Amino acid sequence: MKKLKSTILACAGLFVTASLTSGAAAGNSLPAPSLKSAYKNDFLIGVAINQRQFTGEDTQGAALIKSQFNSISPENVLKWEIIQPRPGASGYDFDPGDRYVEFGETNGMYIIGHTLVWHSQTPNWVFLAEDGTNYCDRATLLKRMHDHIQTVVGRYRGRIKCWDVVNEALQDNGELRKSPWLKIIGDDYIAKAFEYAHEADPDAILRYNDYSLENEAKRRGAIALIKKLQSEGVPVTAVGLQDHVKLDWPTVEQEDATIADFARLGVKVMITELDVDLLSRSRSADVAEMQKQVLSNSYTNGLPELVQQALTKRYADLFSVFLKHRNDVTLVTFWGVTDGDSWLNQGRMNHPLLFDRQWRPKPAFAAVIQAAAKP
Ligand code: 9MR
Repeated sequence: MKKLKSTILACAGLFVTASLTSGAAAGNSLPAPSLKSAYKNDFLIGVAINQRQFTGEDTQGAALIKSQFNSISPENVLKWEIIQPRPGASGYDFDPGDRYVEFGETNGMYIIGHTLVWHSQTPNWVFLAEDGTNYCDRATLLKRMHDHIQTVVGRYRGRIKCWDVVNEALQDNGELRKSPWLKIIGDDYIAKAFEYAHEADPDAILRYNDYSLENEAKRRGAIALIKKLQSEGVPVTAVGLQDHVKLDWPTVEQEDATIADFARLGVKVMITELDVDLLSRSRSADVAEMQKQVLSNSYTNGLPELVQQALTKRYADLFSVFLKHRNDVTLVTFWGVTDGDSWLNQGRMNHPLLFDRQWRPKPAFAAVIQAAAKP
């Protein structure tokens, strides 16, 4: 097995170099070898996809997804505001979710559900009493949560293998976020959400998912939360580290320690929303200088060479850490296919992913493939 892997990976290096130097667009010639084949003995490689991709409207994006990834996450279509915009049994719109799941099944992918209980992208009616102005009571909100989870998780039972049950419940200081969920139900809303999800699909992997868990205070809060849930017998079986990272945060040491800390709790660790933001404010002078270059160059010449190199190294470093923990890390998911798809653009041109706006692999793609080949 090991020999086979190294042979495949040795070939891999050649193909990557060839496809990168030829500069071929992904739509014409897909980069080979794929990310999923390079990491097939380590972990799944996932990607968050949007509606244009899974309906086939974005044909180049769809082709790239099929060729490179063996797991998908729904960037938006399974969020509460989209799947149940209105109250009650008649308030659901399953069409986009159904098509997302069908896309994953047709292509033999590991399908993720994202997300059940979150403070964002949840319609106001969920939290309001009949009068439409005051919060509803605990029993009402628990019933709405139960109905939603039963309906959504139940509909895709056995097909969606892993759910983000609770998303971003912690503040940066590690305390529970003062969301309507917390204010109306109390601390046990998290346990209830996991119990309801388990009831709806006893075989699904159930994830707690959050960002910035590499930071000390928030990590401590998350560890305490998982331990408490475990001591109460709550079925939390995985932790998602979102990993919306920057060039200079977190350090590889922080990433390494964070994965180790959660693995020690006996849960699966998954990297769930990976991207590298080249533009958000940074404290390091070098990175600030690169950000200036990106901003001044990006509309004309794309990514300046120095920044391209920094991004490439950043991805290589991150994947070496993930590989070090290959016994505990079961999935690494990118939050978007190409730079053009990324939520990080927000009116500016960002370059956070492995594929550029023409669906072409960037040097960071080759670096990620090459990281897999290292013993
Ligand atoms: O990528 C998603 C973007 O299209 C939405 O507008 C945004 C709205 O909140 O959510 C983005 O995805 C988020 C994910 O669901 C949870 N973690 C943070 C992600 C980036 O904001």
